[in-house]
Amino acid sequence: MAVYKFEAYLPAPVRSWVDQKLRDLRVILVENGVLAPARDSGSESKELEDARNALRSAEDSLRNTKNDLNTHIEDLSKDYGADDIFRALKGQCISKDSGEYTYELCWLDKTTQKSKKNGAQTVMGNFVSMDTVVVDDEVPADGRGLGSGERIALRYENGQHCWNGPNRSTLVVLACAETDEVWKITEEEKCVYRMEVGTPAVCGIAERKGEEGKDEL
Ligand code: MAN
Repeated sequence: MAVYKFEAYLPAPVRSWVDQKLRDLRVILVENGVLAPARDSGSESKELEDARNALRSAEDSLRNTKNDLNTHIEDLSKDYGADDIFRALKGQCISKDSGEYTYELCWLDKTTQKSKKNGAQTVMGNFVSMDTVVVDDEVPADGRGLGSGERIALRYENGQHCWNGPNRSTLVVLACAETDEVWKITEEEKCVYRMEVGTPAVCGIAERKGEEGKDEL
């Protein structure tokens, strides 16, 4: 311990006290990763390497779990409608061919129209809110219609700008059905679209009033 030579000038009890303190300090520095531990050989032991790898993968897994948790917390703060009826539809899309386009509805996300000729896609609105609208339609024989009464509707706005018109928007009106299905698409005014859609998500909700247009399921 050449560096500790000054100790030689100290009285014996003080010398051993200082010596002990320096040893303690070295231990603390090694424990905190400031000093490399004294080693017999130049390479790390297999056990230490394994332990280091195990620690690293435990840290990775903790980080992933924390990220997942944050995703779930964020998701819980989103509005999925009364009783969370649209939660199950999150991330799903349904589509229908109509005229020269294939129309697509991505629940709580956006509506699009895709040209059958060149595949060009136009966003017809991004989801903004849930609403209710009153409808009064005949239900066709195949049951694919809104009927009459109050219906849940989803508003999609601020889609691609329409030449000489507004930004495209879509009102999606929902009625109870056994499967998720786009029934009908109309362009009410230039670049203002309406989709009529069947989904089990709204069965038993907002359809109790004016049920006369529909047969009992
Ligand atoms: C595209 C489509 C139509 C729309 C016109 C308006 O052709 O988005 O639905 O009416 O643009 O220019």
